[in-house]
Amino acid sequence: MKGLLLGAIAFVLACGGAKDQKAGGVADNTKSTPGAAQAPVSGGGSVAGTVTFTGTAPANPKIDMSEEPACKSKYTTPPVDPVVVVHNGNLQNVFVYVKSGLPANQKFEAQTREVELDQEGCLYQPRVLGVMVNQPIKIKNSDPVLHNIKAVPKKNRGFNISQPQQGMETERAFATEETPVPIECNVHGWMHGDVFVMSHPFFAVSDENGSFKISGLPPGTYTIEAWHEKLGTKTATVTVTGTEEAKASFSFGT
Ligand SMILES: [Cu+2]
Repeated sequence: MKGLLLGAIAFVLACGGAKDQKAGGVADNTKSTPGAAQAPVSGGGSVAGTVTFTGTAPANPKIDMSEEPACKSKYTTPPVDPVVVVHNGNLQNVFVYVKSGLPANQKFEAQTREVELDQEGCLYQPRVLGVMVNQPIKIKNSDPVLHNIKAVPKKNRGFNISQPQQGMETERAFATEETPVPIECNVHGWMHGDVFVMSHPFFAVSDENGSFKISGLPPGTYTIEAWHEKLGTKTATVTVTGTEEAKASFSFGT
């Protein structure tokens, strides 16, 4: 009984550590929320590093939100589609994950923690999200306008959900690994997001400092892939031994 209780407390603590990172407001829509959705994995080693961008970042497309004043009013500067987000040479919204090297046929338990995909300021927050197979995704409309969320998978079952009112929430999950499932809005042609559906919990999304960390890895040599929606992919080979933090760095740009 005591062991069970301690286990329950440890579980609560572990979940409490998995705070949802929420960027403050959308006044600067280049600072969207990182989309690492997995709960922290304790024990094992980790792979951490930075994703950088060298050269001049391509200009992001301006968004004409004049027909959606409720969204437009959330921005202090003219809204842009945050495709390539670079701060001080560091690249945000890169999905970094273990592509190969895990023991063959090893199954990882599904995550039950619900992760949020919000629509705010007529953009997806976060823009890049990682979940495990069958992990619940809460799709939310924080705007007082109609959004229609359309998932366009190749392997999974798609969906098309209308959320006409602010505060509406719909839960969905994907049953099959897919990297990534594009998300679109039928109402606002500029809205775009990507949901990575993973069979294991070893992934992260680079934050506004370009930083990422993948935790809980068993010892081994892994191929790590860094994916960016416009700039493509980079890979690195990293060896994890014991519990230390192995480094991996990725550089995009010219
Ligand atoms: Cu929309």
